Amino acid sequence: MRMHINPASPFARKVRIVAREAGLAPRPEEIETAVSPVAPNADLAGANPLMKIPALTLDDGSTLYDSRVIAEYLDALGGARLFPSSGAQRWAALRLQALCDGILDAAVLTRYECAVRPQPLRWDDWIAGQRRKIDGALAAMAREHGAWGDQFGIGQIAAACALGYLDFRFPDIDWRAAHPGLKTWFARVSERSSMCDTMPPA
Ligand code: GSF
Repeated sequence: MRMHINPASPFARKVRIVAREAGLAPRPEEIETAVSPVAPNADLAGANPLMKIPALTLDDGSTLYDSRVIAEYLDALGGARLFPSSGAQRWAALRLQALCDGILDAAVLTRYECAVRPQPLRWDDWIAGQRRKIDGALAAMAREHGAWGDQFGIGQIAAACALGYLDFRFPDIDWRAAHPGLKTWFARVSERSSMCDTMPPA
């Protein structure tokens, strides 16, 4: 299996952590891939017509995307321990993943707005709207994290990737001051080898 990733990509980090937490051996070969919403990548388009990472190419040549599908596939290969199989626990885990992926969607779009879009075309109200989504989702995460205990399933993995990406690209967002409980939780899970191994570049 080959997986298009980038060390800076939070969605790729999620599936890289899943591969490690699921104990896959061997893990998918990681193909470092540059992406930009304004620069087509023909090689990546062969794996994912949306030209987004992560994208996973299986040994039979078929491909899987997006990160949610890849994460569940890799977990199934590893014995299905990171996605609850059914019932209320499954919906709670999937919803938590959706919440945290939503933080990433808003943060990645903001990053493109600030780092890719030419300055005269930037729209401050739109950036502020994305920031409101991030703040609201962080507050929701903070309200529920007390029930997580020692779990590190797909929902918590997505949460760790969201917080890690905010640290990486938006150090001005002081989520630790607003949510000290998340600060403690994130410090603890950041010691896991899957997290250390996938830390975005400095
Ligand atoms: C989002 C992937 C994504 O936006 C998923 O895999 O869960 N819903 C998808 N990936 C970004 C890179 S990142 O910041 O993680 C990407 O590939 N962007 C290129 C583009 O053209 O938007």
